[in-house]
Amino acid sequence: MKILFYHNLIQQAMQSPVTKDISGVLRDTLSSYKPGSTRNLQGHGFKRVCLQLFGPKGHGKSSLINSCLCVVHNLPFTNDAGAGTTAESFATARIEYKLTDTVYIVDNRGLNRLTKDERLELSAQFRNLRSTTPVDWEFELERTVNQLEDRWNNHCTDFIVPVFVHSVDFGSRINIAGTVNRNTEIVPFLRDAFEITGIFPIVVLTKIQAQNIDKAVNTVEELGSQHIFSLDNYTTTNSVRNMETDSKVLSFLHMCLQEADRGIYKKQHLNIQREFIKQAVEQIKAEMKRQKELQKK
Ligand SMILES: Nc1nc2c(ncn2[C@@H]2O[C@H](COP(=O)(O)OP(=O)(O)OP(=O)(O)O)[C@@H](O)[C@H]2O)c(=O)[nH]1
Ligand SMILES: [Mg+2]
Repeated sequence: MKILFYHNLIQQAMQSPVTKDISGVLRDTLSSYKPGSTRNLQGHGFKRVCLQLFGPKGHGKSSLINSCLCVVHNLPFTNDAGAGTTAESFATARIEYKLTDTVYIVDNRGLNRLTKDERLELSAQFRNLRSTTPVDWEFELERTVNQLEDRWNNHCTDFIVPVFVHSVDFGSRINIAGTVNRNTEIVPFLRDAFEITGIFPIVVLTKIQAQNIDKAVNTVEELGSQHIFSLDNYTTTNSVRNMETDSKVLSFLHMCLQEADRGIYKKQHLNIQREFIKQAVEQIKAEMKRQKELQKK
């Protein structure tokens, strides 16, 4: 019943001219959310939901965080997440931002060359094995081992929701609206996210401006995505809040929580601690394999 309620709210928020009431209700339900609450799930052990952003450099990850922060807290736009203001500035660390007591959104270093090592690093993040520290796309096995204790003590009860952020601006390396060959480069990253978290990444297409986004939407649908949101983030040059963007941001966040609860439902009979160890072992095995490959070179 509750799921239907959320679903209807989101449908209304996405399809109809937005009313202030819907945004208000969406914001309230978000602030009262606890892991599992949209499905009335209890006893699963997850304490926080972390929306783990990933995507190429400069495509709007930090800006999406800024948008979420000002919309959820209902405050004027500020550049809290340090979105790039010059072509040279880009993030190199994972930093988490609090949306509510139980929902966090995690910034990330932008993907660069889509290498095996970037893929391994991202897998570690999806497995909840990374602290909020600088992100290095260069492979280093010790990093995983050194962070295990902290993750075990503090964060093994986080549920990770993967969110793929991509601009519809053309000319990027992973060109969502471009040729099939280039799109296939991102497929292993999306598949890893799904296999590890149980959730196919939710996609946010940014920098839509006046562009026709149909082609980009079709492409991500073909890659297997079912939940796609398109918006122009709030930025320093587009900082005035409006109902349409607010509603898109809230709808996106609600979808993340619904997907989190679907994932929690799938995992609720698992033992979280045992699952954490299993994921850590899988990651370490993959990293040792990579280390051997590198040593042979
Ligand atoms: N027009 C428009 N500009 C955007 C949008 N999102 C981000 N930008 C701009 O794009 C630039 C890069 O945005 P960031 O949010 O820093 O991108 P990022 O993915 O965090 O980049 P890295 O940290 O380098 O990986 C900034 O100048 C933003 O103002 C959007 O939806 N529309
Ligand atoms: Mg950034």
